[in-house]
Amino acid sequence: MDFTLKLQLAYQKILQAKKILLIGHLSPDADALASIGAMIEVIKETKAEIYAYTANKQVGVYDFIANEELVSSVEPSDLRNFDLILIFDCGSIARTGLETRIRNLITAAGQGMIKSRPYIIEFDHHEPQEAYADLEIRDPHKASTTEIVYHFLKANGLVITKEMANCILIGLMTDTGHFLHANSSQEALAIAAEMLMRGAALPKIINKTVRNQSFSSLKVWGRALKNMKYNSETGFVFSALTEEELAELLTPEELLSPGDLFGGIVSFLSCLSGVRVALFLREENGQVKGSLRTNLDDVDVAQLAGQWGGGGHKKAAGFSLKGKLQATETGWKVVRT
Ligand SMILES: [Mn+2]
Repeated sequence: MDFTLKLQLAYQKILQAKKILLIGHLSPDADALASIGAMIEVIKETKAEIYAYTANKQVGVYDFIANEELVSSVEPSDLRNFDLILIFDCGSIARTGLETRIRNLITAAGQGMIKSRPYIIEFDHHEPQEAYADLEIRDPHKASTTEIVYHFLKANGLVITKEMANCILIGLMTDTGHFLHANSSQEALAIAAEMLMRGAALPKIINKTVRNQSFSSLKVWGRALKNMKYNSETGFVFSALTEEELAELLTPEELLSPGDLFGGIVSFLSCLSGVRVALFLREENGQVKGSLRTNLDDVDVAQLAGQWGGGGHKKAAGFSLKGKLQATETGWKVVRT
């Protein structure tokens, strides 16, 4: 089906629905919450009841996003109570945090054990993994899921309000690393400009996303920079933080849901002049988690991560290894515990 037709069908389904469940990915980022926020603005104009869910949402970090207060981390009641499920920015069914429940629902309906089930629509800009939704609105060339929501609004002739414009710009800015990453397309920038003309508040978004680091998270950055090592011959920069260091520097709440703190650190390491690959390692619950970044087109960090059982994108990838970090003369090694 043509992309525009899919977007129009999605709106038809919303207009027909009485009870809608909106889901963003677990430990939601600004793009997931802003996509939900903009869609709630649309649904408010209908008579439908809503429940919005993201597992493990950080409290107080994203309250500048419209309707964020309506997004709960309490699991929704029986999914059969809804007639429509909208899934945003999830990448895979596992990232909904409701994988088993959604799969059971689809299976039960498929086997005729229940009369009906909610219609499922996926809005996403990650690479395709598994087609489970009834309507999959996916485009990996889009910079953010909010960019897909923008096309949804346009395809259905809906007025883009100031609130929606803010949401769309928030997703575009944060998912492109504030227009630093390779996904900062001409189209993404053109939509960002349109959102400014529609009243989106750029300085406010910058203040809430870039200039909102906590004291303790900056301390973590400091320690990561102190521990940084660089091999100028291979262009490999890396750093690591042990569980003890993290526990010393972060509050218990921050330890539990660090948001994109570690992604930010490895991205910053990759800004070093001459660097080819940046790696950041940290200990978490008996595992060593690695984040990899590159800014070069001839390096594929997903392939590197694959060697340790991980994966991701060409320019940003990660892996987890069982064990803990042990300092060596030249860096760290992961030892089995
Ligand atoms: Mn996204």
